[in-house]
Amino acid sequence: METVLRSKSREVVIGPDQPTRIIGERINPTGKKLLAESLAKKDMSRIKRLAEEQVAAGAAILDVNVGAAGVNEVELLPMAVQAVMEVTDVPLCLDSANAQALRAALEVYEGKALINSVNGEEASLGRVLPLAREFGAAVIGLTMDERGIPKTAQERLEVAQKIVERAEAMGIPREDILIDCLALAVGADTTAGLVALEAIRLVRQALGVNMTLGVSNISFGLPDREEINEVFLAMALGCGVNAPIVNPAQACKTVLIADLLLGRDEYAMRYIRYCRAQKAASS
Ligand code: THG
Repeated sequence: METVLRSKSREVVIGPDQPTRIIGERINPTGKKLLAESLAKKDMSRIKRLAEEQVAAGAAILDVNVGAAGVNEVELLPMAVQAVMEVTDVPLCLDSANAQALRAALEVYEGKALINSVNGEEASLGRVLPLAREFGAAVIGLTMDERGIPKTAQERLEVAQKIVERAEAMGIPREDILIDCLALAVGADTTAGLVALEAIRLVRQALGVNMTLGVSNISFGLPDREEINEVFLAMALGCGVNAPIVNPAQACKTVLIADLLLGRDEYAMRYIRYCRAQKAASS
């Protein structure tokens, strides 16, 4: 089960026998006032810097989200995608709930993109899956539908199943679907972490698909968010997530250690190389 994404010059493979692929989350105006302001002015300099920093920190893929008050996503998402392609050559994850904005971004993107996202709602399936099909893109399926985000892992599996079936019926291969079992703020709902982890295990076992997760959502509203994110990331990787959406600067070492402990780093080569490079850079 391998999901292949492409930029103009690079190919990234997501799969159970591959190292964890980090999807960099930082091109997203949520909680970043300065980024939101520069986006409103169509100033792409901040986005370019965030792209370069995240690739240097170990991101294999970059999420591009421009959703903010006063922003026309149909115009800005393709502009942001162009700006990121000018400074990096990693595949992109096009993050919008607006199908028109997704189409506009897919039209300028060079390669095989990851669409973020479709969900189990009829309106979403009907608008987003045809885009994945038309552009030959991969797509993230969120385990939610008309009824909202299910409270139980079993119900989230059922939504994932529906998305996979509908995609396959349209000729989109299962390999091109990443399921996201949805991390919600654990400060607002005590069971948010547990239900997501259980759903990840169920989906992995029942559907065998590759999986992503917006890990940082888990810590919204709590102190010492980074530490919560790192612990939850390790747990999610242990349950089967193999392409998490995270801040690469914070997550990189956790990911290397998790891959080592999950048997994906022969002779600890990647871990040791990383530690040596860190040591050399700091001396
Ligand atoms: N699933 C999928 N896509 C997603 C999400 C998901 N895209 C958006 C989001 N959730 C994942 N991305 C982020 C990006 C930033 C933060 C959380 C999730 C975040 N930002 C800090 C804040 O808001 O305070 C700012 C931190 C910074 O300066 O970098 O927490 O679940 N498929």
